[in-house]
Formats: sequence, C-alpha cells, structure tokens
Amino acid sequence: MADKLTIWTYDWVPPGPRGFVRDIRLRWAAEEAGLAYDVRTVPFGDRTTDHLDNQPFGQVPFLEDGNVRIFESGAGLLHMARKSEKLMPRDASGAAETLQWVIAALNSIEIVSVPWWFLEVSGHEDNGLAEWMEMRLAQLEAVLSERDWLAANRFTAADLIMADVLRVSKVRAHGERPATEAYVARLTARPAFLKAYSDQIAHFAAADIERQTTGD
Ligand SMILES: N[C@@H](CCC(=O)N[C@@H](CS)C(=O)NCC(=O)O)C(=O)O
Repeated sequence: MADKLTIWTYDWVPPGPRGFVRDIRLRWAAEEAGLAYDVRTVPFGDRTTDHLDNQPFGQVPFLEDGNVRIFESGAGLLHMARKSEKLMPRDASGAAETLQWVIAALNSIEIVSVPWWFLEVSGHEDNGLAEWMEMRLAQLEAVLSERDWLAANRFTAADLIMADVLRVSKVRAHGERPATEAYVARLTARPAFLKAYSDQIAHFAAADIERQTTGD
C-alpha cells in the first residue's frame, strides 16, 4: 500500500495569511489526485532545529512521503504529480508542458508578484516593480485569452500553482485582465480547492481555540 503523505504546515498563523499559506498547494493537489494525507505542524512562533532540518529557511510547507522529505511547495507539487496522472499527463509533451508552466508560475510570475505585493502591503505607493508585474500579467492574459488550461488541454498541476499565485487579492484587483480573472474564478471554484481552503481555515481556527484554552 502506498505511504500516506504528510503535509507539514505551521501550528498557527495570524488571520492575514489564512487561506494563503502555501500548504494549500499540497492540500489542493492531494485532493485533486485523491492522495491520502495527514497534516502535521511545526511551531510558527519558535522555529526549531528540527524544522530547519526539513526546511532550511524555516518556512512551510514541506512534504513527507515515506522516506522522501521535500521542501518548496513547487517541488512538493511536482513530487505529487509523479504519483498521479490527474496532476501531470504521462506523455512526454504533456509532461513537459506541465513542467514548464509550473516553473513559469514560480519563476516568471511569482518571482515578481510576491516582492510587488510585499512592498505594496508595506505602504510603498510606486514600488518600481509594478511595470514589470503588469507586463508579465499582460503576457499571461494574452495566453489565457486563447485557452482554458495552460498545458495539455486539461487541468494539470500547472493550473493549480498558477491559479494559487494569481488569486492573491491585491494581484487580482490590480488592473483589468478578464481572461485571467475568469481563469482564477474557475480554478478556485473546483471542489478540491474549496476543500483544501476550508480545511486550512479550519486548521488555524482550531489553533485559535487551542491557544485560548492553553493561554499561549
Ligand atoms: N518558496 C517557498 C516559499 C514558502 C513560504 O514563503 N512560506 C511562507 C508561508 S506561505 C512562510 O513559511 N513564511 C514564513 C517565513 O518566510 O519565515 C515555497 O514555495 O515553499
């Protein structure tokens, strides 16, 4: 029998990032693929040596699959994609298309959207990254105007991670990109996303109650 996956996340986070903590990428993938998983936690407040052994930057998520331990949400997603055709086609060109778009989500879009978002929320009006981000998002809008899915003419891990990168409220609200907006709305209406999202919200809500009880 296949090992059950373990998705590691924080035991608690403040309300702001809830629903966006990147363990959602792995939860969502597991739900799409029907892979069994448990969720375990590392402390948010006190990054321990053990945590750094598994994630050298003290971040989450990381994934455990039998003897395999893997950090970086994109790497975890690709590991899961090797286990399920639902996340990545098995033919060479479908797999290559999926792989290229997973990397594009992380290395061409998120590479600019995260620093742009960070400077925005820290109060910079024109942070200089806006132009770069707008160019990238406009290029992506042109792609999404012509197709429903990024790779292989069907849902893959590439759509999962691209939608997760794009669904950040400030990114969605910045500019008009109807095809991208329809794409994000469609992806985030998938039952597997909704389950992953509500499970993450419930996980951190339960942690609030635990903290109230223990007085942490
Ligand atoms: N590139 C990493 C980024 C992980 C990341 O930024 N995780 C956030 C939670 S969504 C985190 O752990 N933040 C705390 C920190 O960076 O110290 C990945 O995709 O796994």
